[in-house]
Parts: sequence; C-alpha cells; structure tokens
Amino acid sequence: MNLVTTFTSFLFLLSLHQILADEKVRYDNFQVYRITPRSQKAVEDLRQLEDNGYDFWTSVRGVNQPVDIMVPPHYKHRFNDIIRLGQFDAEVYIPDVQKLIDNEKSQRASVGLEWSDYHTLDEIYDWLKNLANTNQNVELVTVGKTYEGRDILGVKVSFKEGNENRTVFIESNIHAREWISSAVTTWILNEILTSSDSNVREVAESHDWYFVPVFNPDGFVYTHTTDRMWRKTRVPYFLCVGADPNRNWDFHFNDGGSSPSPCSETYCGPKAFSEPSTKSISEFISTIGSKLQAYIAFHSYSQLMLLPYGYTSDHLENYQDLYDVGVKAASSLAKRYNTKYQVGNIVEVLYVASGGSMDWVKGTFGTPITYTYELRDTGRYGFVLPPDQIIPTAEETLDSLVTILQEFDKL
Ligand code: 0X9
Ligand code: ZN
Ligand code: ZN
Repeated sequence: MNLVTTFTSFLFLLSLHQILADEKVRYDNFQVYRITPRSQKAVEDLRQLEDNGYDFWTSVRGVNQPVDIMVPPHYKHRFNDIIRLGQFDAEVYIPDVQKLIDNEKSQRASVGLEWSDYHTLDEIYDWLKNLANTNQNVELVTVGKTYEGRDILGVKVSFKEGNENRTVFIESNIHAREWISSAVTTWILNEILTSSDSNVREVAESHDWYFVPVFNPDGFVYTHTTDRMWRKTRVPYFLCVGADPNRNWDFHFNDGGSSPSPCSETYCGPKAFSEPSTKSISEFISTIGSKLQAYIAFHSYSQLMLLPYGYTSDHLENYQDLYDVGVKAASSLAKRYNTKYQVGNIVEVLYVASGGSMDWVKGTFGTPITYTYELRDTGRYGFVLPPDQIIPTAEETLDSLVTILQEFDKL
C-alpha cells in the first residue's frame, strides 16, 4: 500500500467513525407482535427464531404462553409467512416502536429528579451525590466499575446502629433498556428518606439499605445515546458486543437458559464474571454478604414476582415462606391501582435462566429474602413504559416491599 491509499483509507475510517458516532438507532415502523404458540411444535419453532434477527422482548415460555417479538419493517413479510405457516395466534401489540420512544422524551427541563420522566446516568449520579452531601443518613458508595471505565454508584442508607444484620440490597437496571427499574429504585430511595407514612418509616428505620439504581451503566448510557433497545453490557466479543449481565454470575453459570453465542441477547459471556461490572459488584456484595437479609432485583416487564432459582424448578431453601409472603405482597401491590402480579419460581412462571445475580446471592450467602420483580406493564408499552406510569409503578412496588419486610419480621 502506498502512502496515498493509506492516507485515503485513513480518511475513510475517520469519516465512517464520524457517521457512526452521531447516528442513533431508529425504530420507525418496527412492530411488536404478540405470538401465542398453540402446540409444542410451535413452541420449538419459536425457539428456533429466537436467535434469528428478531428481538424477543419476552422469551418463549411454552404452549399457550404469549411471546412479544419486535419485527423490523423489512422482515414484516417473511414474518407474516411464519405466522401463516405456523400454529400461532398473532396480533400486533405495538404498531410503531419509534412513536413510543418519541413520546417517552422529557417534555421540560428539570432540576434533580422528580419522576415525571426518565433520566440519564449523569442526572441519576448527580442526584445520588447530592443526597449523600445533604443527608447524614446517606453515604455514597462505589460498588463497582464497568468495562468502559464508569463507576457503578449507589448509596448506603442507615438511620441508626444495630440494623447491620437486617441489610436490604436493591438492584436495578442490570438490563440496560429496562428504564422503569432504576426510576422505581430512585423513587423508593427518596421515600425511604422522606416518607411520613408510619409503615414506610418503621420499615425504613429498622433496616440498613443499599440502593444501586444502575447495575449496567455502559449499557444504560448506550440506551440513551445510541440504541434504546440495548440489553447487554458493552464488552466487545467477536462479531457482537455485550454479554447478558444477568447470565454472567458464578452460580450454576451456563446451566440452562443462557446462550454461548456472543450475538445472542442472553449470551452468558466466555466465563462467569467475565464482565467487569458483574465481577466488581460481586466483590462488593461479598463484603456485606453475611449481613444481607434481603436482596431485591428490579427488571421489566411482565408483572411478576420471581423466586429462586432460575436453573431449577425445585422448591429449595425457604421457597414456601417466599411464596406465601410473595402472595401477600402481590395483594398489597394490587390495592392501589389493581395491578396484578403473578408469584412463583423463575422456571415455573417464566423460563430457565441460569447465572442471574439473585441466584448467586441466594446460593452464595443464603440470603433469606430474595425476589426478582418484573415490573409494569404486561406488553402494551413493554420496555417503553410512559413516564406518567413511573410514580404509580413505584408507589405500588413500595407497598409490596413494605409488606415483604413486615411479614418476614413476623416469621
Ligand atoms: O431473563 C432475565 O434475566 C429476566 N427477565 S428479563 O425479561 N428482564 O430479561 C428474569 C430474571 C430471572 N432471575 C434469575 N434468573 N435470577
Ligand atoms: Zn425529570
Ligand atoms: Zn431484565
């Protein structure tokens, strides 16, 4: 290669980089179909499709269990062929994903968080830092670091000494696109600090708390800057970027319901804790593991309260207590807005999913209270839940959390 061609290809690379740098993925005319397989064969056909260019917003569960699949406009016709040939029921649930994304945008500028819209990582971090600076019960904690070099920030809240062995840990936004989860966490944190409701105060002040709103900051930033529908980390692997951070934990790693292929949305990574974020967070949790009374993880969507484990449907450890309290918590949750949640073991109500954070915590430290929530909704908006649902979702979720902590103290 002579100097001129080297120089021109250098220029070319530069401009390609330039183009990619400011381009944001658009979802114009992407549709979310709700497909219900009516036979075991149809279930298997759908599983085949799962790693074939379609983004499954919910995973295949079984016969008569609906699955939400996002279909790009240029796949529409072949997707309609699939529907026609297979034993499915199909309906278009979201006619244009980009329209929902456009509606999700903030209408006005704001100071701090007010939960009338979703916020960027910087806004969330500024708010956490400000809380720690202005509130003597709040301490800023760095629980980890990401591949791209970001801090993973959270806060510790403690109202008095003696609560150490009743520590509650709240995780959210391990999946980047599940924005409602961090919005709920920051709202609950604010209530724990400021609510005058006597039940909330009692629960707040009789526990120590860790709140980590964004477990996957690199992915979360990417959903704001580039691709609203990103799920995984941003660690590069051959051909594709990112591992599923909720398949990457070192407990029954790659033991069903995760993929060894880097391009899959449920890629478990080349080995357990391959992702700097999960590895560093796990090291932090290990320093407080023996003190944990509760570990709560927030995801979206589907309105479920999930109990360990994700690798087996066996009812292990304190399954019965978790189930009974979970049912009571779901009924507290329903009181305010009549939002219905289903409670049960991950495998039984959802699907096999190994290597998740909650499973690692439960399996490693024997933490008594362990729930993974799939928050609102049931698919009308899916991951793009309108911001006017943030506060109602958070309110009802806190109602259920108060019930969980009160009921476990009675056992
Ligand atoms: O598949 C997941 O990781 C979660 N569902 S989601 O649609 N938000 O991706 C379920 C997590 C179940 N939890 C564990 N396996 N620990
Ligand atoms: Zn705002
Ligand atoms: Zn999730």
